Amino acid sequence: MSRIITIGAAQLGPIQKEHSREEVVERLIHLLRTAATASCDLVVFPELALTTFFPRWFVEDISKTDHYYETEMPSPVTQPLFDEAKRLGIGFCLGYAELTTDGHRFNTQILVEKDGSVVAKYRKVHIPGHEHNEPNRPFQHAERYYFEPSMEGFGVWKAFDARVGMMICNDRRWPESYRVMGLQGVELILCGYNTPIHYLPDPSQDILQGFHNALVMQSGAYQNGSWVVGVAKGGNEEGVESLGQSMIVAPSGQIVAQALTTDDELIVARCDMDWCARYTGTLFDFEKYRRPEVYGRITSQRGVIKD
Ligand code: CDT
Repeated sequence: MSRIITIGAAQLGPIQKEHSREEVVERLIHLLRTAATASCDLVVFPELALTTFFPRWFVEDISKTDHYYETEMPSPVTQPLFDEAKRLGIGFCLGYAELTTDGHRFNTQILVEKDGSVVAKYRKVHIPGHEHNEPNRPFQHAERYYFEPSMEGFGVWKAFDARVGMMICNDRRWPESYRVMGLQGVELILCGYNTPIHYLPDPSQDILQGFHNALVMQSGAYQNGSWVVGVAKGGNEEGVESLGQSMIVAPSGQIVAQALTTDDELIVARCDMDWCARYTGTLFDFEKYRRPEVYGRITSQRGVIKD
């Protein structure tokens, strides 16, 4: 018998600064209900799905941005999303900014089962951008100011009758993210993202954003024999154009569903977890073919060392 999970990738259009949490949660619930009509088991929302992408502004006193962070999950404002998902019998994955009781700030994603129980919390490992104000930029990407990197790494959890892992946005560009999960037998990787089209350090990459997005997720899926669900918050948010192109990628590396707009849009695919074994049991039989004895540099060094 095959293990099919019907997955909805719930892309969001922009969330502007003046949009309230309540309005955003209503949009998420609308997407959940659309997913229910498509018989989804699991809906994946983007990175920082409750607010605008606030690291585009630099604020000297970080506590002035506390309102962008969640101090509890669920909270009174997000509880209706949890309640509706449970009522519909749909699990979900949600990205948000987290402020812990002891003052740590993380870029976080949680996985919730169909019965409403929280399966796991993942905190972003690879934090891109810069930590100081760069006033000459048209917009900031100060994630390294607003979030600390997780020391917990990449877990894989049993949920939805599958082995599920999570990563967030920039994590998808690093092969190590997928491989650490691949070594735990991952079958389904869930990834929310906010990717500005304009990349100031090298604008020649702007027209390649869509290509690079697909390139990394398709190769990560194929090389680890895993499904990958990448979900954007796209469109023009506070004057910054961000990539859409949410996609569901099979363990073969093929895209089986892709968003056509940069707005709120649900794409759906029936994902057979047993497809993974065709890759992990053949070409990518890690136990048989990997050579960790010559991969030492991967964990012993960070940057390039030229002899
Ligand atoms: N949110 C996020 O991680 N965005 C990055 C932008 C990189 S440019 C600073 C990404 O990898 O898409």
